[in-house]
Amino acid sequence: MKQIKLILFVALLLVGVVACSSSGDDGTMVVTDAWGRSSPMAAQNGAFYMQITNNTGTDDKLLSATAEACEVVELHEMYMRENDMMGMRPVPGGFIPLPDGETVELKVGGLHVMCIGKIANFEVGDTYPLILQFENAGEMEVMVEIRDNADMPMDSMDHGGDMGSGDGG
Ligand SMILES: [Cu+2]
Repeated sequence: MKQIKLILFVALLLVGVVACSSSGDDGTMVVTDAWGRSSPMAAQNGAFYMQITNNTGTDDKLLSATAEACEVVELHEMYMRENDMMGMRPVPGGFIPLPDGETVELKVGGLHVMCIGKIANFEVGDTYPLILQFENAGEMEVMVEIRDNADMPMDSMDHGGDMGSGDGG
């Protein structure tokens, strides 16, 4: 009787493994194109952008991030304020949902990783380690590359200015 239970258990385990791998995932969280904009030391804050593809086979969440180059790191989103101005605020619930099999884009004018209190001067070509904390996938370090501001679309707002206005967070 014990043996049959064991066989059943192993069989169920195998079914589970096959079900997971059949969705085409490779079991990893993939972060690509992590970058931040260049900014003078006078600017106190910066923003990091990236694409996060969840191939883990399970829904996940980006819970938080830390970086040596920043005093505080927050997960932010842009939103429309009453006066037709773009503002930004910490994401609702404090996390970014990462549905299984989907790519979530952190981009200018949308979700971003906010670097509050820059310790380093962000110059083009610099790279800084950023540690991402996922609910299921655990901790992951990515390198953020600083790129030229000239790439930025005109509608992007100045994070530093918004934070200074008092309702930025
Ligand atoms: Cu922000």
